[in-house]
Amino acid sequence: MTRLLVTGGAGFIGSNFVHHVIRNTDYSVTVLDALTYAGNIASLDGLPMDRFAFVHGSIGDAELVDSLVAAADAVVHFAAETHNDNSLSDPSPFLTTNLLGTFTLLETCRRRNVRFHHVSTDEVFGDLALDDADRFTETTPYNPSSPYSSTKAGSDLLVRAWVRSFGLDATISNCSNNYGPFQHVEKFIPRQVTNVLSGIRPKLYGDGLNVRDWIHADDHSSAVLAVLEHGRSGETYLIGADGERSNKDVIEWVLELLGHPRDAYDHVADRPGHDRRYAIDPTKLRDELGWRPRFVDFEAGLAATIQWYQDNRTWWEPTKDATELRYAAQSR
Ligand code: NAD
Ligand code: TDX
Repeated sequence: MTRLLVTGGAGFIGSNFVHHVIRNTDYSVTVLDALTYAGNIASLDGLPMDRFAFVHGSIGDAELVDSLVAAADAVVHFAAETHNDNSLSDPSPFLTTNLLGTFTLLETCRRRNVRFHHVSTDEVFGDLALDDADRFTETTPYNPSSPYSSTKAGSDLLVRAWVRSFGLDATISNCSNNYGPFQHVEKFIPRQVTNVLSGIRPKLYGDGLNVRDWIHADDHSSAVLAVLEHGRSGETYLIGADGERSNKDVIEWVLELLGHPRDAYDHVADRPGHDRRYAIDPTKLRDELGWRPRFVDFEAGLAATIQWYQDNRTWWEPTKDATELRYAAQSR
């Protein structure tokens, strides 16, 4: 049996990944998570205790990380500060966790000779024009825009340097925007869904023509597992599912699926430095590893996600008010 150490496993994608691994493999999983405002232990409910353990702690705690890495065959690194708007109000934890935390893990995996998979984002490439015929590929130059994306870019470069300089057995994946269950209500889709469910009007930044390339978190999970099991050491793989949609289209779909008029939302101040468009060319992942997404109908996946938020109010309601207060302080 393979023993995985999953950092950030109480977060959105990390928890989806842990459920995916337990369902689809015979691996055992230990989650290391600091349970920041973004972590929720309830997202890990129902896992079999003979194959799953939770450790509350930080990836910056070198001693703790060493003892956990020593007992693992591979590390899958999701833990990060992840919200662009928060990185604009206070970049500091982004540097600590995304750069120094990743550094701690890299040094430990180097010393212990343990396989490392680094989970990253397409935001490291900056943005595309709406009419650009090209999409991001593994050779697109890095050009991040925000404190969040620049710290993720920096962490990717650390991984590449540890591969080249120290021969670390590592892979990197850069994925597009995820949606699905267990996503924090600060993020675009859950914010709008839970706004409507709370009697608050959805909020669209700027003109809303910005495009994001949506992928279901379970498809991201199967792709990370494919890279972990079959990816070539030292390589980067882009993960995407051909899901480009404008924010305006998504907000209108959310309203329609919840039975409200499609125009029952507010335009609010734009995000400073707001990236216009992300789009992933997943050819390498598909051709080399034979990976395919399961959720190919975005509107059906969105409807199922909305249903999940309707059915799981106790999961998100405790965080809703504080999240909206943070947004109010930013006039968004
Ligand atoms: P999230 O914010 O939902 O979860 C992050 C998790 O990391 C939380 O459980 C938090 O408690 C934990 N964490 C934060 N700091 C920590 C620390 N110092 N030590 C241990 N745990 C800590 O994030 P997410 O959206 O699930 O993203 C997970 C990863 O995937 C991130 O690396 C992110 O950059 C990447 N990613 C996200 C998306 C997306 O659309 N959300 C897309 C591509 C890549
Ligand atoms: O209320 C909102 N209104 C709005 O119009 C919010 C919260 C967002 N938006 C817009 C901004 C973006 O164009 O929606 C889009 C998506 O916003 P976010 O959910 O904040 O995601 P984004 O900034 O695209 O980054 C996400 O995808 C890549 C994740 O948060 C990152 O962690 C990941 O790396």
